[in-house]
Amino acid sequence: MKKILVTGACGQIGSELVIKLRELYGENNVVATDIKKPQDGSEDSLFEIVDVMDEKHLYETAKKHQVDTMLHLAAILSFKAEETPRLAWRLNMGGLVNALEVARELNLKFFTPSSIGAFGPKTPKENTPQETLQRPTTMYGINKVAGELLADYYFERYGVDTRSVRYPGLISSKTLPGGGTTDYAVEIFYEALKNKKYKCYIAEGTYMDMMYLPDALQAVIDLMEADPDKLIHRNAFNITAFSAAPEDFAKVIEQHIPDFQMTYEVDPVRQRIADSWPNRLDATAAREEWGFKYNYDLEKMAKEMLELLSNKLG
Ligand code: NAD
Ligand code: AKB
Repeated sequence: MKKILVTGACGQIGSELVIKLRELYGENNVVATDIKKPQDGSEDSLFEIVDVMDEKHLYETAKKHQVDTMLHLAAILSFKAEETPRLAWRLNMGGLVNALEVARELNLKFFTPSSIGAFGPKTPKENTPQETLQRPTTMYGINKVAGELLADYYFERYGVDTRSVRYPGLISSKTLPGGGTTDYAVEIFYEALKNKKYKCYIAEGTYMDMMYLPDALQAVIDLMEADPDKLIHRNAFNITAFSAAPEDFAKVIEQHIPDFQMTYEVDPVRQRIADSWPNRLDATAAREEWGFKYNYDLEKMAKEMLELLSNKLG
């Protein structure tokens, strides 16, 4: 990667990914685009308003900046997608096909994240294999499976260098998550610091894969820089750092905030989504094919989140 365009750059992943990419590849080599301006006012000459539904504008922006790579993040997440399924279909599929077309026309390397949401209730829940049954029951999951297949199609049919990971729930300190099922794993830290309590919308005993954002960002870079000859798979690799249920987050927070109290008020929509997802992915293919690794387990992530957020919240 030499010059990179990021779509959906102001979201949970993009807002930190752009900073990291600029550190690694140079301030002038990362073009951030979104339909909204950055929250922190960090708008600069290399930020552009681009709606991924406007293929021509996306093409012109990528061409103008002579990028060689596109990291396509613009999407609607699982919970929002259940509320607005037709919009999710239009953006998650329409935006993706536009982005892939631009990558084909300009010969760009291409990354777009898939998700643990690409699996469904009939998928094996423990050590979910890299290749297994994918029959999701959510609009988001349907979009993600179709997206994986579409990205493979652009690789096989047109030779576009497409690569992807199935992200677990991501936990970050800079930007709040954008309407997913795993958002509780971020909200809990804010509420623990502000109010010493959290009412969780996901039931006790519901395990999902999770990862701290710095590990998720490193994974994009490692995958995109990996030797293509070593990649047996492409779209998309299982990756995970730890599997956790809400009470695991509560326990680790109690180590730092002893009077923290967790209660439950289960939201049936998000619970149904969570119940349809795996407990724990098998990330062997990612480790073997491009050296995937993570640095943060639940304890290390929680300690850092609490430190960073207590500084942020004052
Ligand atoms: P987010 O909701 O935080 O950010 C998405 C960004 O896309 C927002 O800034 C939004 O303004 C922008 N956007 C929306 N519509 C757009 C449009 N028409 N044109 C251009 N930009 C538009 O999402 P995120 O968490 O940063 O996720 C990015 C990608 O990673 C998505 O594909 C998501 O499915 C995937 N993913 C995220 C997680 C997670 O836990 N965050 C886990 C698995 C996969
Ligand atoms: C969501 O909950 O929708 C995302 C995801 C795991 O894809 N965080």
